Amino acid sequence: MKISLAITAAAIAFGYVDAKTFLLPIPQSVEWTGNSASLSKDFKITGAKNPHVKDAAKRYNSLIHQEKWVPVQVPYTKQPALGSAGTLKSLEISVKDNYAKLDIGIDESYTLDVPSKGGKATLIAATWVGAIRGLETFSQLVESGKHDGLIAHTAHIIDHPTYGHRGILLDTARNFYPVKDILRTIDAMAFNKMNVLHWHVTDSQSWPLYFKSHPELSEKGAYSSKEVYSPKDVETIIRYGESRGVRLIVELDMPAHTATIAESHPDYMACIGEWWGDFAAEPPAGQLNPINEGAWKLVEDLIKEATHIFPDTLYHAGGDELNTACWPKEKTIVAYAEKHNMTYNEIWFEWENKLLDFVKTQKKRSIIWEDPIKDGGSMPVDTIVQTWLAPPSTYTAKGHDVIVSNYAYFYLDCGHGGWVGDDERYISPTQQETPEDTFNYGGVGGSWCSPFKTWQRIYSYDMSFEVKDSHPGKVLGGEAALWAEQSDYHVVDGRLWPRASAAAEIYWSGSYDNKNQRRTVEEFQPRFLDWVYRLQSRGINAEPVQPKWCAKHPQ
Ligand code: CP6
Repeated sequence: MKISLAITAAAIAFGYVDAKTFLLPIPQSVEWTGNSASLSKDFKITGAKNPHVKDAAKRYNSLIHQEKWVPVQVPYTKQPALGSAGTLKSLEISVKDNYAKLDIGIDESYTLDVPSKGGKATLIAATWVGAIRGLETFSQLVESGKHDGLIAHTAHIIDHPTYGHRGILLDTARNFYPVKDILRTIDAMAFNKMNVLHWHVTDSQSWPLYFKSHPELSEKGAYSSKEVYSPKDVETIIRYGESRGVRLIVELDMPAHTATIAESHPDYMACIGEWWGDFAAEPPAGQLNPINEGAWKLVEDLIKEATHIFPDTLYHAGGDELNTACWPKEKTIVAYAEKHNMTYNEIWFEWENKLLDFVKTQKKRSIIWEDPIKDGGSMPVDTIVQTWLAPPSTYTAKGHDVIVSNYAYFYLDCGHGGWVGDDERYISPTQQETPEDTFNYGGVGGSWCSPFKTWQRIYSYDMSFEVKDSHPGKVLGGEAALWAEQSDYHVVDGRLWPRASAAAEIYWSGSYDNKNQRRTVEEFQPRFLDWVYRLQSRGINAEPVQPKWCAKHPQ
């Protein structure tokens, strides 16, 4: 008795106020009815009509039945007796709209009722995607009992996402990711209720995407003929995502981050062969020449084909990190600037506007990186701005909708130390670290990757920071980014998970709870710690965040 009181007191002190909240992301409203039901041996999921929901029902049924996971971080002492609500025989799904288009703004809301007397659970969803989200939640209520069989915690849950755009950016240009690793990443995203894979498919270092209109790009620009995504691969990824409610948004980054095009079309480019340090963010230098007609024709062909292949209504037009320092060396650009009395930045903004207009002719809405607007350009107000530097309010105030991916919170790509060079700092044989070094930059050994983005740091980002209701634009959501200079398929799971789950929760649940209180890492922690084991048991190689001893001896 004394011991359990002490445990309860400790639990409250450490923030474990609700023993059963091992759901992630946390639903908008959960009412625990204080029971757990045994899952009947012939437990069934019924009522699925849409083929994707049917598939999801099958998937979740087998996931539940292979469940080996027992919540460890959440203290057993606070849980109801196993199976005290009797037996749960079925989960009945009912969907209002089975054929809604999978798109930004699709209604993902659902209500899940697992009754405290057992019997039949119900899942009511606005659309087929809402049903898939609700099935995920149901699977998280199920755990492997201490004895034989499975139990489901009883609860009444009303849920919907705070943000409609909840993404992972995957860069397959710096290093190649085989299709199976991309599919596994989509699985993990769906477990976390994320719904957008932003495919940063090309960049200066390689061009792995096959284009029918321009096969020479991947022939010359891929790392090898095996490191190319064929039309069939792309179809596989799109379909796999679709059946999990995960949209694929393709980005062809331009006019910078395109040096690989020089391998097949050197005449379309500016700054190729130059020393990268003066003309590009990273080697090799080379960007599309903004006034070259052949380059523009290529751009049109690529956008036509990409917007045709990828069904999503959003298209990512790139636009980041242009370096105009080499333009004075390009006679054609200098002549154009003189003739039209334009600055280099004005030429860049004009080019971006032409690009955005062209995307509209393909019946798509564009996302662009914030850079040209941050540097003073103005773009059509319906252009979605993806941030990595400035706060979202900078653009919502101007009328743009925003996707947040602040590099200091959501860039998860950093490895265990990059290259020795300009930005990298390291301790030379004669150097002694000063206290200021330690304080300012994570120590002398710090780098552009410092500080490491811990899950606590990610979770503490305020998604609505300084965004006002009066702003004409709104925050659509966020993305956690896996740039790939220091990552590839060997490390993708651990680099993303479980940290991206911290992002997934604030994207789905918001930075504030339904009482308008800021969410806290203390409340998140026990759910997060348990989630790691659950992801691992589902085949995702999430990194450990504690010794297992802590799981066996919860605070
Ligand atoms: N590649 C591209 C990158 C980055 C960006 N665009 C990047 C910049 C700074 C950091 C990390 C990544 N590697 N195409 C910026 C949007 Cl810290």
